Amino acid sequence: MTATPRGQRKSAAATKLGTVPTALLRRIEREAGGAAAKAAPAAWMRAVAHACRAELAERLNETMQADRDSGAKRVHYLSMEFLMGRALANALAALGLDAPFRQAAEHAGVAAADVLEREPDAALGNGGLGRLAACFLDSLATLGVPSFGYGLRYRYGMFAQRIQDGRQVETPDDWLRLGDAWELPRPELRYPVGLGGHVASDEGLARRWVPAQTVYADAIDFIVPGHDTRRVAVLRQWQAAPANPIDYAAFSRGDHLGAAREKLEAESLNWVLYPDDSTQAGRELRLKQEFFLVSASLQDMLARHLAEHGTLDTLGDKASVHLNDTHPALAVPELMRLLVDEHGLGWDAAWAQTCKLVSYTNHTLMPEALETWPVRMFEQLLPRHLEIVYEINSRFLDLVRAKLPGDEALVRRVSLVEENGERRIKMAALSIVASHHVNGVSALHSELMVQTIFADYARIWPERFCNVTNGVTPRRWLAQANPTLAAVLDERLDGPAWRTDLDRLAQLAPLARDAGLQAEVRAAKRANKERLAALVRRELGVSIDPASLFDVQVKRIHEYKRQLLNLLHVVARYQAIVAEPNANWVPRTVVFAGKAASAYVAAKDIIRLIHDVARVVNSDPRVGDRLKLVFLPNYGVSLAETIMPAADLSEQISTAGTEASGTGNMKFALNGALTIGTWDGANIEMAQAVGREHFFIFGLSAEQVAQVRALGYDPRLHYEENARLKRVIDAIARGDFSPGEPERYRALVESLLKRDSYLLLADFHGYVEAQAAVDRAFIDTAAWDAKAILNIAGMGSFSSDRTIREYAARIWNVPA
Ligand code: 26V
Repeated sequence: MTATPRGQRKSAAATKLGTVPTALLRRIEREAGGAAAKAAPAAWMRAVAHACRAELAERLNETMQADRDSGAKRVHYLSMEFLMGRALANALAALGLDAPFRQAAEHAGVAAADVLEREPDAALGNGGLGRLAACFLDSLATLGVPSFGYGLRYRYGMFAQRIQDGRQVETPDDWLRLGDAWELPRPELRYPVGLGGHVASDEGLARRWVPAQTVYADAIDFIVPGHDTRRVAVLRQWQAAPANPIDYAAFSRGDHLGAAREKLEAESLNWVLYPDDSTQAGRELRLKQEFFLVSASLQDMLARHLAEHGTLDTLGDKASVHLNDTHPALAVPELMRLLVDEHGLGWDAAWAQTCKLVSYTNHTLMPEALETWPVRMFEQLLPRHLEIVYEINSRFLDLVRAKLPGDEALVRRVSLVEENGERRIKMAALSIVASHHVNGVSALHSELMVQTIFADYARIWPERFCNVTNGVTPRRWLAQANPTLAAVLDERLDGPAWRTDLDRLAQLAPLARDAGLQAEVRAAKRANKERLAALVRRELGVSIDPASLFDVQVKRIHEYKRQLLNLLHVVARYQAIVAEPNANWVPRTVVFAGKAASAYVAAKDIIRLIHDVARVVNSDPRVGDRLKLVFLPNYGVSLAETIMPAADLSEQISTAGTEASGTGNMKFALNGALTIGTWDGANIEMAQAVGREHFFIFGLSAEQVAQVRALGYDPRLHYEENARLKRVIDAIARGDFSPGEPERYRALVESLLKRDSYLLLADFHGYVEAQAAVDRAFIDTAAWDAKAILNIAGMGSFSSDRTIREYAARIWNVPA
């Protein structure tokens, strides 16, 4: 032991470090209360996170100071979901601390990977929409766009999925149990949020909301580092607190539960992320959550603007409010209420500011996912907001009558109030009416959006609708998830600059047939496949061959995404192998992962069928290594980071016209997988960027899907005509995969043969042919590698940096 300048004693490990940066080690020793070498990986994780947070907090102060000084316009990105995943590896990379951390860990004899894996995923989102918001924060920080992400601090995030007897079981995701090492509480930022009550008029006839109940919203910041910059972005998450944590009257009566009621009610706002991206759950708590998010965020924005500018007249020039889908659409009436009722603006001035501020992204065409709220519930919870919505509606309908006279049917259709059956408020309509821009998330989706669900609004305001194709952050989805391939790129692209300038990937295209590059890319893929094979063995006890073709579909389980079509092909292949075991089979490993919404019975049946088929296929000695089927439980961001770099084939097989964009498709291609996919969402733009000949496209187009449906689709015709398809469906219907319960898939089979809402049977033949083309391509290793390289090379424009630049230039009007 040696004495430090401060007279403290250094541990042996720290002493040995010599020139290795020791601040990290000292911190770990301080926090873990002893030698770094003896500290548990979880203690390391927290201590390293705290070290990063301290540096990030400094950068946050700098960023905010700079934006105040320059009077910058801020973007306020409102989202009910931010699917952040883990933060540590990203923070270390952004802060340039990755190498020091690894060295320190090595010196202490601690495995760096173990430390990183101790961090729980922040799974505060369901799927694509939430992960997109997280990628956007990364790009906002990296591009230095003055911005705030606003969300809720859910106590329990996306449920954890366990598989019991082949069935999904949901368990709470207790991600905050260890305390979030990243949080930066902001006790000075607290806003009151009302709920319920009534509306009163004062003598001047001004209307004012008198809420029955008030909760406080406390800000907790999560700092998002930028890469290659000291700038950061911030995700501000709201935590509800009761105005009166204890009701003393109830308490002294001995009614302890009653005494805690207000506290419990307030805290219920942060209780859980709604685990449903398929149907509108229609629950009152969800409406409260949405209002809570919106009210706190807007109050925070107004307070900042007033502190900086002293007037609300310039609000629309200095702020932008973006709605990530309609979940934060209450921002429209709440902003109007704050401006008119609280800050005394006239209606017209307030509406002008609101329309200057708000923009909205639609993320789905599925009609059942469009949010509406019963007027009755709305009125009980937000009586003043309902009045404001009615006023917005009445002025809007006047405008429609003036613009397109004589079409009362149109007026009824576009009204913000749905009048058929129980009266409901249409949140998409409310969002469109207040937005200066409404965008879809891929070229096809944006086109269909104005041709179908929003056709009437596009007639009224054609110039309002536009497209901004999604993107993903290459920092997480390539540099962090795939360090082996990243090292190849660093070598071939003259250094690490591609991380913030993804267009540089195009320089790989001329090298696609270079045998040296092919070997490097293949070796990286092989290493990632071995890593995944090890995980599969650990998790499932199944051994899969890294030399086989890894065919992967990972995403939320949903009928429109057609995991079942994939499975029909697996069964067809299984039957063909058994019939002809000595044919020249290209060995395949089919990998699934994904969660089903807890109430979505059909999706849960698909998970069960995957498990039933897997049991039969994997244990059939006639099949051997020719075919393996695995389902990895508890899909999430971190699991995706391991799975995607290991894929040879990416399954993007939604019924054309149903997948708004997809972003998994981009992550796979960026990591050198080829895509088998339909002409849907962003697949189209990806295929165009890469070259159709390097994509496996099959199936009906969106236009053909619409035609088939219009003509009256009969799935039975395909079943009768296609012997291979018939054998597959008959096997499932007979109970070949559920011998103990032959009727298990009766509903599933019946739904396929009677309705087949997503046209699986119509696309089956094309899909199987495309899969045969995949086999043929895979055995020509050099040709496959060239395609993989061309796919990577074509992904430059699918960086979320490009996406955010487009939002900044075309929608938010801020520099980026
Ligand atoms: C709806 C609801 C309804 C109430 C309960 C909670 C909840 C959560 C989410 C949703 C809508 C989800 C829409 C969505 O995730 N869309 C996906 O967005 C991705 C990013 O734009 C896109 O790539 C996917 O294609 C699209 O499905």
